[in-house]
Amino acid sequence: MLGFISDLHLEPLDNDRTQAFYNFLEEVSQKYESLYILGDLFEYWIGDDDDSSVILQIKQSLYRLSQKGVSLFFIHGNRDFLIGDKFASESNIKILDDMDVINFYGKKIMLSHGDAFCTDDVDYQKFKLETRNSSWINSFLQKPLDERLSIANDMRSRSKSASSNKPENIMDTNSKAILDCIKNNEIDILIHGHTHRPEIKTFEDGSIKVVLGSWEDKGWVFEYSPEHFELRSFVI
Ligand SMILES: [Mn+2]
Repeated sequence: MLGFISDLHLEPLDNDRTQAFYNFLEEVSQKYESLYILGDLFEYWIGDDDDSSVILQIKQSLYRLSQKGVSLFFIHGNRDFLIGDKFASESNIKILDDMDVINFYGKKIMLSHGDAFCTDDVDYQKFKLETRNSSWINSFLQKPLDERLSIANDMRSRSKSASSNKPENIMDTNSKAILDCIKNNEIDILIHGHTHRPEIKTFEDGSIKVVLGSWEDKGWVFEYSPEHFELRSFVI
């Protein structure tokens, strides 16, 4: 069985969500052969050199899980798009591209964070483009850690106030973008997060869209095997 999670929005704090994540990881090796984290594992990421003790503990927990035989995969979210090779090797997690396709028992499963499908949010897509080029990234990563932290906090509060002024439907995925992508790539199942609107939707042609939930008062995982699939939530 495969497990898919996203949008945990962990902060470098020992809080209920961090604890829920550790508890979840304890069960993973008994249930899943692979765990896919589809972005926004962290609320923000200022660079792989962030040596907060909680981040160290999270990396060690993932590494230990991989030593139990679980394959770990990660797709960048909009909050943690700066996660790099150092984090990946210390956690023994493999970074995949957004919209990567895996084959599992004859099914084509596409994995995405989901923000790329929010094509109606023009301001957001513009901002994304501005911050995802190597010159922005390099100049950010060269700044001292405390400066990066204050920039990240500033970006978080600006994103919060921007989101509160936008109509709800603008921040959802565009249905045509989703359907075109499924059709053009002959996808059986598309799994994404980001919108915090958990659901399983079956389309006319039998293809399925799974939207993962964000971990707030509940945690969410999508479980998939050829015999059974379920979008499961549990109390945090
Ligand atoms: Mn997101």
